[in-house]
Amino acid sequence: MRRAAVVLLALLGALTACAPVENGTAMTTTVIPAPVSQTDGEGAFTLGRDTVIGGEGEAAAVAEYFAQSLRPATGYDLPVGTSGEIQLVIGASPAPGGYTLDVEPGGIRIEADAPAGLFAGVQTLRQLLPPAAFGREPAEVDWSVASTRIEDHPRFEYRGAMLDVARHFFAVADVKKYIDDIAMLKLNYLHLHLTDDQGWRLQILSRPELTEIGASTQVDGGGGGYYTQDEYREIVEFAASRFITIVPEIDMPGHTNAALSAYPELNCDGIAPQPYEGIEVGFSSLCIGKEETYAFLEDVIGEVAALTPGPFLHLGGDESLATSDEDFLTFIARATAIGARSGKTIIGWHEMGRSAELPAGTIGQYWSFVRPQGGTAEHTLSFVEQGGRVILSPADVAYLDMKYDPTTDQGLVWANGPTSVTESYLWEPAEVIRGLSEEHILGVEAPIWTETLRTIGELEYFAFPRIVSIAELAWSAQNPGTAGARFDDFGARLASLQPRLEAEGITYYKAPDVPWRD
Ligand code: TNX
Repeated sequence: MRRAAVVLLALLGALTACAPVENGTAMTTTVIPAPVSQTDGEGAFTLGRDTVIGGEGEAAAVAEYFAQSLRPATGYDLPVGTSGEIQLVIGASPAPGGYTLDVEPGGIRIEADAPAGLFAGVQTLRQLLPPAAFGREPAEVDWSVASTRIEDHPRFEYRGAMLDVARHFFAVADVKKYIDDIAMLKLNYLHLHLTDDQGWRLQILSRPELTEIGASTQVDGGGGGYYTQDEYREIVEFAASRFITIVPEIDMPGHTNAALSAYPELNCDGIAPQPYEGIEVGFSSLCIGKEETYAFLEDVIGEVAALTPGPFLHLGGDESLATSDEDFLTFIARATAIGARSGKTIIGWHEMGRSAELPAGTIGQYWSFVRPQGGTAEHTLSFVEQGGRVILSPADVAYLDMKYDPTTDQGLVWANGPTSVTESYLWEPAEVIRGLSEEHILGVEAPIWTETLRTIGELEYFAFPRIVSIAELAWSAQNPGTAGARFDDFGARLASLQPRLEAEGITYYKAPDVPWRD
């Protein structure tokens, strides 16, 4: 009888409390992306002037990151030692990439089997602290965290953002700020779209004209810019300190006007075109039949691979509308073989899947719509048939440069019109391509293309809050609730993030479909 009552109560609770739902049990959390499970306890831990952050060996750097993130807002010293009231421990994880976080009145403990898991746990803990924790000036607040236990791990191993630094160039400081912005959301890859018709943004020592000529422009003029190899290494290292891996993209054989303008021999007629500052796509192509093209690829890919500690090298392959089908297939086979010889795993936009000669394990990035158009699903499945996996970036929900609504200044509308926050959240990665199973999805990525965006504030305004939707789809377990219930739950947690975005100084759009706090 008593047992029946308990079950009934639990059922009632599950029906009335908010999602996300784990194993049929309702969970209330303010953390975003939603953790796998959270159980609240009694009392609270209060961080004070004398709190020490503990972390030994590989945990020490994460402990130092956490201390650094909190020193400005608390005004406390927060020394890092081998043991402290807040302890980071390398031990076990509930699943790869995950962590457990225990908050009790006597202390806080984060445990994971790797530093990346500890870092994810630290991001959760930052959200459990008062919003002022994200500020840069000392705040007089009670630094308490309510007792709780969180067990958490990511759904997908690749959780990405992409930044187009080719259409408009973004300085190193801007890229670092964007890295900090996405680290908060447990994203772990930043794909840099480094080359396009409007600019070549990475110094290649063996091909100096790429940046001498090819980096001098951007959309609508105003000069361009590029990263020296030292600056690029600085970005890679900064990202690594946030457990984010940089994925460099050198787009080819289309989207190459900047390279073609720098090296005449890459053109079939040997004549370099003028630099380009418009926003058309699909008019340029490397010359497929010339050996100079492949000598160029060897040089570029060799240097980019040497600058890349991460496993991936993105070779583009999208929208090559000025390349014949036969030439495209010839080119992709040769370019990906050169890429694979550099030791990296190749990523290509889904068009690359038209080739049946990809190096084993090549990753496809899908950018058509949530309901696939034309042969795009088939091209994407071709990567799986060749032993690879897939990153999902459906343009109508995951492209952050789309307008939010018809009145948004800037932004584009081509991907099924404007994209609201609701639309960016209410889709399910495993349902986009029929026949693509969960284990073949490497992850999800939110690209931001910059034809109309020039400043970090503009990037943030278009990214936030839609990038939070994509981060949650990438990290959190599939939520079985109705669309309305899922968005209500997500919206409430997004609203909890609002004062934190403001304290951190992240520009965001106050979308009307989100129940903001003010
Ligand atoms: C499509 S999708 C592109 C980019 C544009 C973007 C604008 C894809 C791989 N390529 O060249 O910048 O749309 O939204």
